[in-house]
Amino acid sequence: MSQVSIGRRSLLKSTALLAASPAFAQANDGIDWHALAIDVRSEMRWAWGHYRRLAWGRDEIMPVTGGHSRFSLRDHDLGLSLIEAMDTLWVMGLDAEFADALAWVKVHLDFDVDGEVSVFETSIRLLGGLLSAYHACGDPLLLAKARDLGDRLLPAFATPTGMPYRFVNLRTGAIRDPKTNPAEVGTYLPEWGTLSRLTGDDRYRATAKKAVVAMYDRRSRIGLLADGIDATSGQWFSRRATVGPPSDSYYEYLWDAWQLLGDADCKAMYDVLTPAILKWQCVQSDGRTWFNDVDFEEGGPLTDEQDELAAFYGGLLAQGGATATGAAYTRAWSHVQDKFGILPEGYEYLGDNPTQVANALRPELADAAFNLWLLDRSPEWRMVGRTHYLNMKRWNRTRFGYADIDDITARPMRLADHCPGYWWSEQMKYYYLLFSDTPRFDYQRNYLTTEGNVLRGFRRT
Ligand code: IFL
Repeated sequence: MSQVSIGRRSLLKSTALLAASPAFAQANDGIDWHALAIDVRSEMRWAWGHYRRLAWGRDEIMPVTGGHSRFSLRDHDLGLSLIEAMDTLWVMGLDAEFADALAWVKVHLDFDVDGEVSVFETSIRLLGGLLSAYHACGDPLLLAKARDLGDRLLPAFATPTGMPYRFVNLRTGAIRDPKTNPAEVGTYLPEWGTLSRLTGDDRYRATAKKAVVAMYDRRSRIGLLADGIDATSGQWFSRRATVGPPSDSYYEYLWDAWQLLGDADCKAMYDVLTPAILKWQCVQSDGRTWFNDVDFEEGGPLTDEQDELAAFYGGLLAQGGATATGAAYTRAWSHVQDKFGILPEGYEYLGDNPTQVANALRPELADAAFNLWLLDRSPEWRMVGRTHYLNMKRWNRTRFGYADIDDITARPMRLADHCPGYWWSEQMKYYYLLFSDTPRFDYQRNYLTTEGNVLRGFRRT
């Protein structure tokens, strides 16, 4: 299974390994990457200290006022940020902080709550977070909690098509809202396949796989997926094909299921859908590469507006073999970063202008830069990640941590009193892995989920 042994964020050549050493990098571009990695770690510890003091066990800290907010459930916190942070703390060697978080999980985390959660968000953030923490330390309690959560999410998939309802009650299993989309149908296999592998119960993997195939089977004649589907009838209710939300991670997880689980069906599906996307959605404008939203049956363009969340896609394309296009698309987003400092949530390439001026502390460009760097070790991607980090430090840092931005065009940028859970799992980890060359991570054979959770590649030293 040589393909499987090559990790999703890897494929390194031996010569590239040399380029990865801090000494080489420093000599090559004059940046002290090691010092930058230490800085990232110290920012993580600083922000964690505020979370520990002001919002311990809560879902999210409010970094401007020091309050806290909920994410998953209306009336109950599930320690979202804590769980999302765990494998980042571990890989950074913040072992006391990791142990503290683990102790909280052991004593306080209980999914037996009479409340409704998003199946998709709960899976990528909490189930994925518990599995990556388990990968880091091997404590069986973490796997038991992940399994309990998986069992509580499973009822959502009991539809005629196998595609899940969007919401499920954690205690009763009551389900709600079959009007769903590709990401919420098909972003499960790496976590659920891992759960099956670790527990010996294949139901999780098989359930996730059935949903992915049900979506794929409904592709249009020209090979595109729309972004709205009814999970009970299997009928589309939208005509828009997009690589942004709410379709983005469906494509990501086809490739990932191949990389992590060796699922050849998923690779075959990826290899059918990606050429169609490249043919119908990829455009050149002013020397830059973008992806239009198009009609999924006719292929006609709908808009030149780009969603920031699609910025991850350059890394995925490169992983899947479309290296030049993936690099070009990431450069296009890097241009937007250079122009505005922080990416706007919406951007139209024809006018080179934001269409939405907020930014919810997003990791996607750092994600793409990290993936591209793992593939070719070009200093260009490290520099994109560095700019992303330094700009975040400049604009998003506030009294009790890092915050979303309401308006990236205001000076100073206007902050929102919110730090999303994914900040703890994603960009802080991407930066650190990109800059540190840590021995706790296998840079050749690894796998990170859409939420940045490491399911393969930790080295317990
Ligand atoms: O939850 C995050 C994850 O990367 C994802 N979508 C959006 C979030 C970050 O912007 O899949």
